[in-house]
Amino acid sequence: SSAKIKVDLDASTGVAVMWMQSPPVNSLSLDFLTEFAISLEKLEMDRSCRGLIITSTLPKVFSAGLDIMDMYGKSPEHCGEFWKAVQEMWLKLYGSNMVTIAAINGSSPAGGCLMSMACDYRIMADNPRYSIGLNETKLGIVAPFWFKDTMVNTVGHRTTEIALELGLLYTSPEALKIGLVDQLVPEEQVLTTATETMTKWLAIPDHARQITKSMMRKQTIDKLLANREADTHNFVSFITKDSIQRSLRMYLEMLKKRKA
Ligand code: CO8
Repeated sequence: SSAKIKVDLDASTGVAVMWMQSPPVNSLSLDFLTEFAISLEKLEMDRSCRGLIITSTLPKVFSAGLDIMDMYGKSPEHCGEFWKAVQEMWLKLYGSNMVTIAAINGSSPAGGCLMSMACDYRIMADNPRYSIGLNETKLGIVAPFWFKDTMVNTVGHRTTEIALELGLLYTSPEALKIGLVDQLVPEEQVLTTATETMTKWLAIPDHARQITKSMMRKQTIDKLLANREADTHNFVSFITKDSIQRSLRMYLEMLKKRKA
């Protein structure tokens, strides 16, 4: 099938594993994000599902972040629709009632980092070749306020300030050191560790944990909800600028050259 996401729900434990399986790099395209939102919504409504682990079927890559091809040479209408899907992904995941764990078994730049940070807990493969971070400025673009807020909530203000201005990508040991991920394990143990960790989190009564999670995250979520239209408008007018389109083209060319 052409599904970009596969979900395995274990009825005995109430834990779902969401496999991102969109080669070559699990980029978050409009199609991917639409499928993601539908899958997440289904699990959220399913009272038998209490925990979600997100991981990748691809070697070396968790997610390459937003699909640049959805932002390059596209109409304002397309960009607007795309951006609403990005917002929806984050709103649903950051506000999920389920326990969410990112099993980061490869690189996770930009939107991939955002998706990871939106989870409750992050376990990453202990491999210095894998990196994670919000590298937007390196593409000549600016991480929106709610990307920034999510990172501040994860690693604090000063670390975020440096990370965002320089567009830093952290190797997995560096990411552990600044608290961008919570735990490193050998690659082949990422999923089993996520499953074990999930058991610990699910031992806490759901309602107490959910109210606490909401207490920690609600303000950040409400800020986007109150500014959603303006945020979409900002994105569209920014991304469709000639100068920004040029930056994206140069970045795409760099990606291709690096490969050769
Ligand atoms: N979107 C689209 N295509 C991509 C992307 C992407 N994000 N990433 C990689 N690709 C393409 C490559 O161009 C390449 O295409 P082709 O085969 O045609 O040459 C193919 O995928 C495979 O890529 P690589 O050969 O580079 O694969 P590697 O396994 O060597 O590396 C990496 C994987 C590490 C993920 C690497 O591809 C990479 O670093 N990608 C770029 C990641 C990135 O910088 N993403 C940023 C996206 S922007 C974002 O998420 C937030 C934007 C916020 C918007 C704010 C605006 C206001």
